[in-house]
Amino acid sequence: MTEKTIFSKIIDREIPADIVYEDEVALAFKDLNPQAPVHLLIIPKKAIASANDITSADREIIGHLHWVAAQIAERDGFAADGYRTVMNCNDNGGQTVYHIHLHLLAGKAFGWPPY
Ligand code: D5M
Repeated sequence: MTEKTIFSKIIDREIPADIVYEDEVALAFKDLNPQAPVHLLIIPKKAIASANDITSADREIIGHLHWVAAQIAERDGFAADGYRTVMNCNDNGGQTVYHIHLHLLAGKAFGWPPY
């Protein structure tokens, strides 16, 4: 068995996190190293290592992560102002935790391009 990632440990409540949303498919919690006034991570409960590992069977899960982002934005009052969602993949994408996660960033205007 491959070693559990830190995010699987958060799902299993083996390590603490500031959880802001949970349903049968996904969990959302505050990023430990926030890059914006609002910085949440939305993760599937299914352990998928990276965007490269998404299969056709996972399509509903991936759509669900975006749906959760929109629900949180509406609930927390920043839907109208707007927000950014990002999924980093592998080294060039800046991925550090190999359990896919959607960054949900809000509370400021972001620049583009992202460097
Ligand atoms: O993003 C990985 C993100 O995960 C990064 O912004 C820090 C965050 N992180 C790492 N460990 C934790 C814990 N324990 N709680 C909350 N947030 C955490 P990436 O896209 O892989 O670079």
